[in-house]
Amino acid sequence: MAKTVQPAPSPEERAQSLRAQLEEASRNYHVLDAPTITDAEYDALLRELVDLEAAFPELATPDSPTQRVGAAPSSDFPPYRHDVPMLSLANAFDEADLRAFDARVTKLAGSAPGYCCELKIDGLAISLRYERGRFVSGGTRGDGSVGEDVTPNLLTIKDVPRTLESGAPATIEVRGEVYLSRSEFAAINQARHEAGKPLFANPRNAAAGGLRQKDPRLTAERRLAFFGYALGAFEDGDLPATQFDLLHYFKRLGFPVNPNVSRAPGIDAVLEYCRGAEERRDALDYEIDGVVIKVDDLALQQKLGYSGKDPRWAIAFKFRAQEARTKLQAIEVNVSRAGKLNPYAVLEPVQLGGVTVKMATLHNEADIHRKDIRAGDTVVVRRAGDVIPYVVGPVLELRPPDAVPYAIPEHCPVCGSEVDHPPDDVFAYCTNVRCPAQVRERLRHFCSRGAMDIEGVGDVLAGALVDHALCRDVAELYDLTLETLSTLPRMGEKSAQNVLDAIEGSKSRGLARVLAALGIRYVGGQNAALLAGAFGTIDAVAEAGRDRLAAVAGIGPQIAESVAFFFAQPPNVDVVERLKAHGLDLSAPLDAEGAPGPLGGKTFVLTGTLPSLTREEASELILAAGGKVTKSVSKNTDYVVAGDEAGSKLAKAEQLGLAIIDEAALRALLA
Ligand code: 0OW
Repeated sequence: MAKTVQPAPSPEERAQSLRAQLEEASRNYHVLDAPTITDAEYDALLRELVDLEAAFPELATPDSPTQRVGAAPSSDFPPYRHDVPMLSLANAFDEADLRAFDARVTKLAGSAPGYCCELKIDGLAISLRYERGRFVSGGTRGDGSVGEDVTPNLLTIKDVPRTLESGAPATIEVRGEVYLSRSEFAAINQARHEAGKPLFANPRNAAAGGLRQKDPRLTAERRLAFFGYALGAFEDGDLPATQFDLLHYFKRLGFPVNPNVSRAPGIDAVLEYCRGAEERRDALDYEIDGVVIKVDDLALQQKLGYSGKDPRWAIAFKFRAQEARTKLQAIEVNVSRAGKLNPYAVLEPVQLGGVTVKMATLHNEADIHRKDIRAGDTVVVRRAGDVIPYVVGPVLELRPPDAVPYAIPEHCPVCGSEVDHPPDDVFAYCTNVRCPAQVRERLRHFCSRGAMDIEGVGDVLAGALVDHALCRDVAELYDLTLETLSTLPRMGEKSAQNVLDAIEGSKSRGLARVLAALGIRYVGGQNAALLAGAFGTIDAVAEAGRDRLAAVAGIGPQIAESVAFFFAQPPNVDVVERLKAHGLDLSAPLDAEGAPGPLGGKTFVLTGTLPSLTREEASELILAAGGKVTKSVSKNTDYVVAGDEAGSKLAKAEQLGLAIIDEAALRALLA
């Protein structure tokens, strides 16, 4: 059916729609501290409305968001009036915008001014008032004229001086940004995760939420910080002549001032500062979303004045957004060459930092659960610098009702084999040696020096063997012939014969090298040698089972689990059988103490009189089978063998809930 095409909205309709979206976003941001769109989206909508009102001046109603800053303060706190309005800034998004700003200012000033460049701290703007050198009150920016009185909360911020250094003027208001450092933000989110609370999406939200707590003690928990950067009301004092000197004056009075402030003699130096700031952005322990450029001469600032809500003498150069919101359509998994299952987010394509982002990393299942990310969520995606985009977290208020917690697949999405998900490992693995996603890496590893040491088969040839379907697993190396190998591009008959000779020569490497070559997780050269020496043949290793493997000195439960799991996969057993059929030497001399018997790793206590075995005979049998016998019962005892008139040991075993067996059951274990 033909799609009905909506007629393009009239400028009036478009302006109304933009206004409604901006009002809604502004209220969510300023009053509810629960922004529903990113700054970049807000700025884009505002910019479109500014352009529309410039083209159709009759649309610029007095209450348009382009004429106002911030939002009306919420009712939670007493109102805080700013006699000197707290203003916001016009935005510049690129070099052309900055040069246009410079041209405007130069025209108005009569000559090209010098500038002061400051990092644009991504927090929330507040005003601090001091009388006779003592802190008296403070408030949020609000709509620029009336904010919220958060004095008690500001007193909990150690960066906010209670009293000023000597020489302070009778009255002074210092404006600045309250922010949360990245490290503090991470610590708070970790604590919230452990307390089962939803995570904050970014430091600014956490700072805003912290500052606007009804209970100042909750504010104090967030360890907020502050940088001062502008002057409000002022009485009876000697003011410096420039913004740069004003910042140093604030510092002398006792206010933290961001150290990355620079004088720029002209717009070219401003551009240089902006480029440097954007490059260094991710190395800072606090978030910045741009640079604030101010005419340095304070008298000239006064002369230039304001246009509507913005000072003509300042502008914010906004960096490309590092975060955006989009729909998480699905969580898929790719299988790395090492068999690791890596979940990733399939996103509704979104513009971020100048590129279109369609996928983002999710690290691992534990991280997905920690952030509680679910398919269907609207998520915040972050692309910092050239780092792969990753999902910061869900926007919980937009979660669909049917969104379910994520679970890593139980079968490899590439080959279908059962997935090994060790309880103490954040990752899950496909251990199938024939898994197409892994064959190339497994082949390369198998042939590497520490494994079968097959000269000539490195990453390139391994890749070619897989890409030309000559090898689907390591055993098929031994099926290669001069004829098949010579079909590879750039493989002459001589080099083909050399490779075949090297493959043939690898058959005598022995069990330890083969075990190391199979790519069993946690089994490198050393553990392979322990297993080979303990069991002597590959069948004995494959059939030993988790407990007897773990009983080998130096082989812990985690390695035992991985080895047992590996040999439980049919494709792996098949590969080992074909290696045998090719005549590889899969044996090794037994270590002195030999393999642990069927009771390997188990501890026994004998109590009472057994029907046919003396205590010594029973102990001998248990020791010969790799078990241990101790005198006293404890929680480390695996079995209590009880005969007639068993005494207090039996009672303790029952109290500890241990396994209690008789002589017949012991004989069954020994079989
Ligand atoms: N966020 C900042 C910052 C800054 C004021 C003075 C007159 C208009 C803006 O780091 N370094 N300097 C100023 O100067 N403003 C800043 O932030 C503004 C405050 C309100 C909106 C922006 O966040």
